[in-house]
Amino acid sequence: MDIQMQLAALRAEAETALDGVASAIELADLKAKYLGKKGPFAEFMTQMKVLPNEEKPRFGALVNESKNAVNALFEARREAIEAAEVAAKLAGEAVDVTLPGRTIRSGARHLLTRTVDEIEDLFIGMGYTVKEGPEIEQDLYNFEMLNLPKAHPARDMQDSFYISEELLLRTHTSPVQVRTLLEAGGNKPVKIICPGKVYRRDDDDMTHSHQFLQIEALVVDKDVTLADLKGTLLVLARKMFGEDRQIRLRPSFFPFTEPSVEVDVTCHKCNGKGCPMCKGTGWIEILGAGMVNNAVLEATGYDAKVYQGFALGMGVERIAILKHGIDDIRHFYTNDLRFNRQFR
Ligand code: 2NM
Repeated sequence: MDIQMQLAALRAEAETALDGVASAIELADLKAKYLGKKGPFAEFMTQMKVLPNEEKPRFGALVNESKNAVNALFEARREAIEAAEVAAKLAGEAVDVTLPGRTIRSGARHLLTRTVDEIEDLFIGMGYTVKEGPEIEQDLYNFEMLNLPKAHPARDMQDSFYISEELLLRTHTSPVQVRTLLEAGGNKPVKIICPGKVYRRDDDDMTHSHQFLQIEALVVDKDVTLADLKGTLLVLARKMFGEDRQIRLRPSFFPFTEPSVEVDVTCHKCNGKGCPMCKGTGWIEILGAGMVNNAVLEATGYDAKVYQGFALGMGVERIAILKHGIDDIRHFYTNDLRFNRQFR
């Protein structure tokens, strides 16, 4: 058969074979078969060696031309396969930019934690140190040294969880203050706040919890007066309930303070005009306070003729309930997320 026809047949055969090729690997195998060292074109070059010299240039040119054409077919096929592979990869990685984003859920501090932090920040800003102590306390620190001897009727005011004759769950954070005064040794000023859990034997209801949070503040120094207490109370009331608030002090009684006062703040809902929040009075009771009783100062080693002190104590839940209009103290402990999330 004439060489030109053989080459045309070979080229047609390669073209047909290429049509069925879908991957780069198959393509490489097929290319080796047609254009490799043992392929038909190499074979033609071997045949050329036995031809008469005058026929060699034409024969060689025809074979080369055909080989180049077949090579071009392989190149075209390779490019097509690579383009298809890239297209498939991109399709697989396609991002639908119209989908909504995934929300990242984050936790948040509990309203009680935030209220404690807010009050702590205020007092720290006025030079107080935060002091903590044990929740299981000695009767000595919880009652005795706070001018509440064993037979004192005021102990009935706070029915307590006793663990033994001498140990109980603290009913207030005042024992931390007693401990701090004892440590100070009777000759140093003390300026502390004591936040923490306290316990009282109450039946839980909308306004009572057997466990709650208290913050007490204590300042003991030379020349401390009721005026210092009043100024501190006004700053506290305004920080918690708004800068327009006024306060008033009503006489009261606590064994550990003398004189003792109950502190009212003008209603933040009606600004003192009278509304359901303040039961029409314009005033809301927020905490108790007083000048540290001389008996407490003396029991902890201070000379009451030289040192005076003021103290105040507040229930954290009560403050938060008033500030945020919460209707049941138990919301703080049941951790219904629909409640918690309102105060993020
Ligand atoms: C209150 C009210 C009045 C108080 C007194 C003391 C201490 F330890 F200095 F005697 N600490 N806290 C105190 C005074 C607490 O809570 C309603």
